[in-house]
Amino acid sequence: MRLLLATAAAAALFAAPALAQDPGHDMPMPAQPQPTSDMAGMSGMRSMMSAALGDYAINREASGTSWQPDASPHAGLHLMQGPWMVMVHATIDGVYDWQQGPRGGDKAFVSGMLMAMAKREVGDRGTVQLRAMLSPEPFMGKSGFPELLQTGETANGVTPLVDRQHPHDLFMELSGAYAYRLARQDSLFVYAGLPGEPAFGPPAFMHRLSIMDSPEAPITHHWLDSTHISMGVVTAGYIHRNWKLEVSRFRGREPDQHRFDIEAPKLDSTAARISWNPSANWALQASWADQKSPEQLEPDENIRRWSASAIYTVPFGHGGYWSTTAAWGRRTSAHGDLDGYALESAVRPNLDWTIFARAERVASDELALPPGAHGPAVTVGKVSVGAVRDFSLTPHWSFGVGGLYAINFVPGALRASYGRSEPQGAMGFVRFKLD
Ligand SMILES: [Cu+2]
Repeated sequence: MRLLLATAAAAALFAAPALAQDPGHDMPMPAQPQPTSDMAGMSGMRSMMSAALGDYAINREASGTSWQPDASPHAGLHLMQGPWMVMVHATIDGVYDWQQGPRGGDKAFVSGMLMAMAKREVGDRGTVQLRAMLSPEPFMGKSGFPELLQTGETANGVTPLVDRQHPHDLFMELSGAYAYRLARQDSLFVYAGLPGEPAFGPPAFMHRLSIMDSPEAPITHHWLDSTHISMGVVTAGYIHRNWKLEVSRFRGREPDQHRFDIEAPKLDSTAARISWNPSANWALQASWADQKSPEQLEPDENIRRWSASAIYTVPFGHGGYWSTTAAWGRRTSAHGDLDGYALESAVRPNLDWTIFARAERVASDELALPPGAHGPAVTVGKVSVGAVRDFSLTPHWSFGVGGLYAINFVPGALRASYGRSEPQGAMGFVRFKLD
């Protein structure tokens, strides 16, 4: 309850003017924004600027400055407040987690996010967007939650996390962006966040339609999208039709064990990404990053990263979709190259049910004992499958009950420490969703 109150209070703070003055008035999503009449000589330019950064449907914009397919459904509570359009989404999961064997464990915790966004036009050619994203996860404590084969970051500042997922920071994103239209389908933008998400990888996992309903974190998180909370990000980009080219400077160090605070920004690392949406159903990207000193416990180590991903989404029925992501990420450090692959897919045949699955394969050098020490690289795998049934409470709130089952594949060298070659995991969860 304390959690819900804290999150609600934070949301209210951010979206206070709109929510307080106009509580029940939600707008249907403007798939095409309202045409304006003051655009003589630039006919249609403004009317097409429905997204924050460029001339395309708002559905394309995912976490940070990343893209997903235009065919992605766009939900959320929408409010108009003067020139501002405000959108609010929230998901709060109460999870019971069980992971088998001597390196497993069990835990009940709360995860999820609350996101508020405000967007307005500035002058004839500009758009400003502000975004805040909050997480209840710091309340789960510094040990995070058990998840076999997961590695990355430290949750207590002393030991690296192995077989556990770190909690995300209370402030996952506080960002602003400004886009300027050069011509009807060309725009330039700048984005700054503290914290924010630099131009690397696919959208962060909690925003990928293909797996966002799962309360698990991918074991490829630190190969694909772990930079999603970076304490200090500045990105500049150019968008031409369905192409986007962007470069970021950001703080390479991952968030520390104090998950309630905002850390001092620094722009010591670089990322670059090219994105292409060849049709409404596809979003492709390739990206590179030079990340300085990501790990608090290994400050002398820098990593070079690569990623490529493809997302395919088809809507069908009433509010239904099928969405699939295939992604690859590489980490290169003094210890060598390590590759991670993820294939994930979710089907929502209607508003009641969502079925999701993910398969991953990771080469990791942090799973040998003692935990976190760089040992020989081993290849591990994981497959998980789950479903959630949602029950509508009000037009925007729903309550859901879900579960997932996971099977992990560990090689012979690790079998003894995991107690078996295919240790299992399961999660049961309930959730409240605002969209
Ligand atoms: Cu994360």
